[in-house]
Amino acid sequence: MTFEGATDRLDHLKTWDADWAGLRVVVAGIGLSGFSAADTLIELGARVVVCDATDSEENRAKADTLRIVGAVEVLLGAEPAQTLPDVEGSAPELIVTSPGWRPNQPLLAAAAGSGIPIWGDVELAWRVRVREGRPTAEWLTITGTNGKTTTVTLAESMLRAAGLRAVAAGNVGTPLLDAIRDPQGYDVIAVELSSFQLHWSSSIAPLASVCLNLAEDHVDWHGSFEAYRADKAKIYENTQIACIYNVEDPATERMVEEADVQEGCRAIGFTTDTPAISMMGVVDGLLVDRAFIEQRKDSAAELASVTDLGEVVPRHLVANALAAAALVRAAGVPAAAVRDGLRNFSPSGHRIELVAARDGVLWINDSKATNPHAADASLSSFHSVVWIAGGLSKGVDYTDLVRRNVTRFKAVVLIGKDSSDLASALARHAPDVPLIHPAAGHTGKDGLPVENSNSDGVLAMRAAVSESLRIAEDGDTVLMAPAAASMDQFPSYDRRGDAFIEAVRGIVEGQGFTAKEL
Ligand code: UMA
Repeated sequence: MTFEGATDRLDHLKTWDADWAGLRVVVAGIGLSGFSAADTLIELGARVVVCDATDSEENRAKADTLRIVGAVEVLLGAEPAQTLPDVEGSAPELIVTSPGWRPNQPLLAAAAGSGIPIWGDVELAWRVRVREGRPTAEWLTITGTNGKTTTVTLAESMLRAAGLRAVAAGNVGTPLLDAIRDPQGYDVIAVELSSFQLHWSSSIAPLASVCLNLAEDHVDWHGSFEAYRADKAKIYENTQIACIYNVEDPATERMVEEADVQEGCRAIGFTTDTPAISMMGVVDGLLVDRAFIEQRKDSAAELASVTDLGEVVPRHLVANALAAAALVRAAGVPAAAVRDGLRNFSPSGHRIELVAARDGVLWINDSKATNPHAADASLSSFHSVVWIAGGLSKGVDYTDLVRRNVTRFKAVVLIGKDSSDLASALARHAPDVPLIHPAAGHTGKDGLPVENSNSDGVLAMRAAVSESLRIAEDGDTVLMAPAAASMDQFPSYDRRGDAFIEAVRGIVEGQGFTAKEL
């Protein structure tokens, strides 16, 4: 079969019940999305080879599980993941990649060079979502540099409050194909999409879509900010009812203007200020809808009170709530369910989370601030800050972040294996702010360099907290909002947040560590 023939065949694969049998597919990655893609393809009767660069015990166990489910070849190790394998002796007709794989990764580059189509697991999920005998879920899609997980979870909460069977899936953690294959099915899926997932998607036609905001992130994966922006903008393509944009971030409105949407689709704004017509916004502490009501020309409908979100509500959380409200209102959710959904919502951890208040100093964990935009939102909530920051910078520029917040910094304490990008931005634009790097040259208790990256991170965090305790005074906030990813020292941002919490409890609240732990 020529690749052209293969592409023709793929054009017809648009439902679960289409003819997937025998399709030769290489699945790149056996993580969350790769495992679920391989499992789905086996169930569909495709012939599958899975490749993953990590030959770990966990991945070998996953490979065994897949082999029990059906005929599949799993190739683990750095070498097999570099070359495009045959599937049962012939070239593959399709690659389904995990989002973490970069487009220039050799296996993917070889496939692209040979004209073999590459989909992400999200594209596959869209193609198989229609299945005889099961309800077909509508998709509400969400992207943005920051706030995606909060918004998708808020939308899920509102949909459920309206009595719908709904789930949050995608980048939030539940692979979309798992949601699609749920035996009972869903009425609506609130879909969080990363720029990586959007890069490998082309057919999705959501009921409503939103890009919450746009700032520099993941430049290393995409190659440039322009390429990152172009992938984010794909969220709006083919939208059916409402493209929702952030009035306070004109880049998102421009994306809507440029999008190719379905006939009759409307542009709906959200603002934390008074809304104009076709917007959601805030009036006298109330979240209001001037978009999905008939009388929108001269009135607005009350949805909820800002205080339904909690006692202290940061501005960006109000924005996320309005975006979620717009998405679910597009799906016909009544105003009362928006309010109930907000009241039932409990934010997940590691986001502007108060860990301790001692001697007039607040200790705040915002490990989720993995890029400058998120750290900026966090810093802007406080006045005199001892800022714990640094980590894997992902190629972003820290100049604006440092310039905007220079007057807030009492001191900056660095974590991260190599935070030189941030350090040099601070040296240039905040030369008078004390800069402390306690972990530089840190060695283990036996005097040898600490090599295990995980324990290295934990120790670096304890050192950073000790230094912050020395500097912070009554009225200050110690804010761990690193503006960088965690993977250089921790398995995830949650574990980085856990390390901070543990260090604050041990050092600041005096629960103590044994000599061995320090
Ligand atoms: N791998 C290779 N070669 C590579 C890259 C990865 O073999 O070049 C292998 C790894 O050994 C591993 C697997 O691929 O076994 C991991 O694949 P992955 O990194 O794509 O991760 P998944 O486990 O499939 O999880 C992905 C998302 N991860 C990323 O986009 C990096 C998860 O988002 C998502 O929850 C999950 O799919 C389900 O949809 C996480 C994330 O960090 C939370 N997202 C980024 C973010 O939010 O900023 C984009």
